[in-house]
Amino acid sequence: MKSRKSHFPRIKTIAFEGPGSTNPLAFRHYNPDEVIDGKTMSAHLRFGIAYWHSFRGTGSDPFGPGTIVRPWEKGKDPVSVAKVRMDAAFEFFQKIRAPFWCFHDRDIAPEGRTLAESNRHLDKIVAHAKSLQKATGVKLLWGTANLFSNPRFMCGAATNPDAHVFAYAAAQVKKALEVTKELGGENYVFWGGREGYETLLNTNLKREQDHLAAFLHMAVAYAKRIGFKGQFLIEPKPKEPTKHQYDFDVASGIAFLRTYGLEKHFKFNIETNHATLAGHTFQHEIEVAAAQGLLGSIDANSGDPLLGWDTDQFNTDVRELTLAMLSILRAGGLGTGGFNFDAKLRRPSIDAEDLFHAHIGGMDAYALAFKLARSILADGGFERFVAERYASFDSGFGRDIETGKATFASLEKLVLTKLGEPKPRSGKQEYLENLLARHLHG
Ligand code: XLS
Ligand code: NI
Ligand code: NI
Repeated sequence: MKSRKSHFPRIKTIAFEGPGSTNPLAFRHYNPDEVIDGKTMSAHLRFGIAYWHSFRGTGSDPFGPGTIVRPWEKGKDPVSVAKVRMDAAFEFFQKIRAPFWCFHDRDIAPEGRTLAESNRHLDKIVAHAKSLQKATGVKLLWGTANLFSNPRFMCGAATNPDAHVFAYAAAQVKKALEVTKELGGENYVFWGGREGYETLLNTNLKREQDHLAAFLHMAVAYAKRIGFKGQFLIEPKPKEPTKHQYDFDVASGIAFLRTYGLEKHFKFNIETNHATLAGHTFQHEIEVAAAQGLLGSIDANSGDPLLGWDTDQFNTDVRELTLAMLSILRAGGLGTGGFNFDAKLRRPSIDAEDLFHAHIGGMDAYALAFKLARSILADGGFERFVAERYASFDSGFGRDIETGKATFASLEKLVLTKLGEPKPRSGKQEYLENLLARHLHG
């Protein structure tokens, strides 16, 4: 990397300066090299940078074009521009000290006139990415295919009413799996970008869901065939772009996977803003996935409580992240997953420096949440309270209920002859909220 021209000449590698630092270009909580429980913070948190937002996002919105102009976005040949853009991206990954990155096929390489041409472009860029990964040590957290931008996918990809479009999407994912494998991707994500419907007047819901399942089974078979060992992840989202998406939330995703015999092959990539769009908290979605051993990875971002769409903002809400981190740590962590910043700059944030501020804020918030969650777990107050709250199931007839020995008849007999009326016990929510506040704010 040293020999290449710098794309962020005024910004040095971000250093950890500790909580007292006032330097806006330093970490205050994320100390990538700090060893905790025999592992560096970088290895615990496995931060990833989303190529689409940070290197393809221009700030455009439905009311106007892009506002963000990057100096490397110039030149006539789109493949050459894509290579220079990628040099800039890897310089950023290194300077922000993120160990991973994530991409869609069409983010990194321009789409050609035919699928064959698109694949040729992708091959050239993937070769470049491979050499940059080698030179910098930055690894691929996950790859995915963009099956939602091109007009051919306007009515969905795997759930399109036209088998021709299904076939095209299959061919595209086949290639995306190959390149993700080539780059050593640790996971592969399926986000059903337009896998849903606008109106049931023109939709056969059952057939579309069957087709989506067939598509995912083909992906499982192909991964096996090429020896791709990465974890498959489903990323639920309730709406946007379609009015109703099939993988609405984690619970409906679990039902879908089980219905079609796919549950052994997938885990969940949970995105904060998708959780809130579904009417859940971020922590709720993590708990639902973890309860079934299906917690895979996180798309780290945030919505705006006043807006009903996917605003993809950087999350600096330490309380929300600490609660999420508690559930993640209790579940034993994310395994091959990580925290991918699926988040973008606001439209008026046009400086290259803003990209650094945004990620520093997100990384610091997660790092602080990680530390707070660890100290909350070490203190054990919540664990003791909850264990005690369910203690009646640890022995006697409670244990019989959990082990399947109790019946309606045996329990009726107990209540009539021995137990009588249950004694109400406080849930102590306010006490627990104060306990949390003490951990968060002292
Ligand atoms: C969109 C999704 C998307 C996926 C990858 O809302 O978050 O960015 O993460 O296709
Ligand atoms: Ni996402
Ligand atoms: Ni999203």
